[in-house]
Amino acid sequence: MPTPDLDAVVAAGRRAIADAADLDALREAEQAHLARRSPLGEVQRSLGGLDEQARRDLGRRVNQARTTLQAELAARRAELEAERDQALLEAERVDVTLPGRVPPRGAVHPVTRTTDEIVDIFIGLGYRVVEGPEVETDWYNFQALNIAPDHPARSMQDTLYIESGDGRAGELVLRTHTSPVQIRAMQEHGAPLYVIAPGRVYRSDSDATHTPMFHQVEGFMVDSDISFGHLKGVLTHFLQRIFRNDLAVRFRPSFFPFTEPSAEIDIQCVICNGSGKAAEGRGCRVCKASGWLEILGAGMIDPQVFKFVGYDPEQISGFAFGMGVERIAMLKYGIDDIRL
Ligand code: FA5
Repeated sequence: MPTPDLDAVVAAGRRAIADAADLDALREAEQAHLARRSPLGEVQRSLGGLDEQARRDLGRRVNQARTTLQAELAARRAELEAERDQALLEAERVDVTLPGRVPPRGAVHPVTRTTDEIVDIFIGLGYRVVEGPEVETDWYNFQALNIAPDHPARSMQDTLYIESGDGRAGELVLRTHTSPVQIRAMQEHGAPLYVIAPGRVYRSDSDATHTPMFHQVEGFMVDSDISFGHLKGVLTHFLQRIFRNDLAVRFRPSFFPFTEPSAEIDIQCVICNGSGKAAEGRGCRVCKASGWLEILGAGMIDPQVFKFVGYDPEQISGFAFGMGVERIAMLKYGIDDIRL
């Protein structure tokens, strides 16, 4: 095989180095044009067969060629490395002036918000907040509220009965209303006592307006000389504050075992403004065309309840009320199915 021409070898090497588009290509060019098995290596190996003068001349030219190619290689490598670093900087550039990613902000649940609004109004009237347990004894949930074990009112408040620690069944229940807090608060504190008691309650119920777990707010006022007039005044004020200043309110006779007399309190329907009519002459669906919505149960605390907690019914009188928070939240926020 003829020895390659040195000028051609250098020219090919310079072209390959100049044409290398990236560092990998440059490494390949180095292998091809500067390694022992490259054409340049071959020229170098051919030196052995030359006479001394020719060997010295060609040897010098080979060294020069190698130096030239190595210098060009280093220059091209520096260029390609700079390009690579620049591309990397571009790709990984961080704009520290960009606004951060803001996590979506949560919101207070309508039931919590409504509970807070209800409680705030009563705190403004001098009431204090008291809470009671959700797992309650049959005595507090029913018997002390004048609901004996065979009382028919129990059938409207079916719930989960829980086995107590000693294995006895039927003594603990998931409370069906917040009314047992009346008993606990009165046992703990003497009169006068103005209490508001929010909390979760449970019943065997489930439809568009009833859930198995829901929230009530209980309230009561015991003092000397409390009359039904106080009940009407406080609850009318409360309903007008929570809904609308000029809201119409009506009191209907009702029955609860732990109040006497008892009342259901209705408000003018906040959807049809009490007209009972919806669009196109149809009846309002929310108040079933009556113009009124039932919103609260209330009454004068039964003397029997005062006896259970050790108050003297001759000295002390009071009223109590209870309301469903979901019901009020649905009306305030226009939600038509409690399960939403
Ligand atoms: C009572 O629970 C009485 N403890 C209220 C009371 C307190 C009367 C103090 C007198 C003195 P009632 O069972 O009507 O009453 O329930 C009160 C409210 O709870 C209802 O008006 C309704 O808004 C709400 N409610 C009842 N059951 C459910 C349910 N399953 N899901 C959602 N809300 C309910």
